Amino acid sequence: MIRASNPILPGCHPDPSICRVGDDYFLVTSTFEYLPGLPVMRSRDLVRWETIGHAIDRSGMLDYRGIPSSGGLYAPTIRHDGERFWIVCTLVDPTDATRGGNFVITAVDPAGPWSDPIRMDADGIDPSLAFDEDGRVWMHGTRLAGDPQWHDQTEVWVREYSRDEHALVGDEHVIWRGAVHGAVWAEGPHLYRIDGRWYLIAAEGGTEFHHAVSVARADSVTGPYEGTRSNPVFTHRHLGRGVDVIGAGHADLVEAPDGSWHAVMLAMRAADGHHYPLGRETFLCPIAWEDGWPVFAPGLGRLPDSIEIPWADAAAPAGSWQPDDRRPGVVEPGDARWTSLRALPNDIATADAHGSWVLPVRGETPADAGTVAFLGIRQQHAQVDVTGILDLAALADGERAGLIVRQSEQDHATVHVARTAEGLVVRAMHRRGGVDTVLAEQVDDATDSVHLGVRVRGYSYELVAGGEVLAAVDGRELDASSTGGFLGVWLGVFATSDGLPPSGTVRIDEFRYEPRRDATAVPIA
Ligand code: 6LW
Repeated sequence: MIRASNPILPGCHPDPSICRVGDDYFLVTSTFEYLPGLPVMRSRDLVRWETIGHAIDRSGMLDYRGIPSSGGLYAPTIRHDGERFWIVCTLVDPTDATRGGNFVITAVDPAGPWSDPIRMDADGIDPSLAFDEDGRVWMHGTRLAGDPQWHDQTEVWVREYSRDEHALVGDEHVIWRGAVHGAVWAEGPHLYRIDGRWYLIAAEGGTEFHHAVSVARADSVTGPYEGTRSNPVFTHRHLGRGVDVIGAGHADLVEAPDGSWHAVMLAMRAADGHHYPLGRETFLCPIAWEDGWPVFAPGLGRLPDSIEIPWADAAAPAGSWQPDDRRPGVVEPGDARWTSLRALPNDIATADAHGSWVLPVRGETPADAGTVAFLGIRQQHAQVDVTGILDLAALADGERAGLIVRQSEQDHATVHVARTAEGLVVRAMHRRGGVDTVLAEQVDDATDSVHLGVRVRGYSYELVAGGEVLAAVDGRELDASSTGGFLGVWLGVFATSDGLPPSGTVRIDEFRYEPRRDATAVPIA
């Protein structure tokens, strides 16, 4: 029997949405300020996932200029109408509410190309779509309640989408304002037509420790919706801080070909019950239907560590399988994991004839909400060694480049090399809450080819240069529960001229990502 281990998508993969077409499942997650945006992942069995493309993969599809960390693309929904795939999503600019907003894109092939976004006249976030048997399309989403009964109360709206007009038409209906009195942030709504009824699944309590899932149903898509008396039907908050997985919520349901049901949802692995540098990850949860209502994780009441998938192909054991874009070792320029900030990797760097990234230095620093010379991948394992061999021969005076452990503009750690009048200087730095601290600094007598590393063991992030540990940063200071925001940690390469006109380049001769399953996690004391 094949088992799916949770999380099914490790690392920052929040707000998962799933649909099935024939024997294939398709899943998308939020990507915020990183590009390409919205990875489209495919699986035959809910166990083995691979990235087949990204829905936002052309420059100019959306305007990311100036969007700060944890803005950008929130909570996409993916659906199929029998002919085409649809994704609805929100581009959020926390500094300017008039920019961005909700949009629709479609594709015949989920690997792409996806259409240019069509902006919807709809407030709020977390849009979703449902297709009625009569061919009508119903969009829904969440926003702050117009006349709230309590602080941060939100409301779920529904409105028809016209395929002819590519716009929302007709009356809007507010169908849900949270199951529990005083519950904040009824969000991530998804409507489903199941056995002649309409079901609403919504998150509740906010996307952190108090996250929960509620369910309601109605005879008509526009309501009235009646919540089940057992709401919220799923949460980990009642388990307290002593469990390793917290914050379960934001679910989307899917039916397998054999008639069984599952939910995907986000949750966080937090070794100490609080901090989760890997971010909000995607978990799988079995669903049973009892008395016309879904039961999450029947008999268990929490996300299982693993789930039996009876229909998975026994010839391909899950434990040994890694999709091509997730193999441990060297991460080549063509790997689907590479992302950049507010620009596509291919717009800020080029792959040379030897298969190395050549990254031109830019004036922006990692502290700027701009197009930074940055190439990075999600941290997906609690124990991992990342190493970079950088050729700095073409780095100009006053420029610096190296590895970065990135949460945001305000919170990151670097081990980098600066070209100065004294020669190459190696530095370990931690920017915490917008304040830079140099943790270690030494003049490097080495050559232009530098070996830098980040050795992650649980909450310990060691910054390594030339095989020597220069400093360690506490991952509990880099995770979203400390810094705010919605992201997990990214590991990558950056280069900057600190605002001066840039002229140099950096060649990434090698970037390795090696999970260390054998290593013992050593939280910083
Ligand atoms: C997502 C929303 C949420 O849109 O976090 O607070 C947002 N909850 O459901 C970003 O992931």
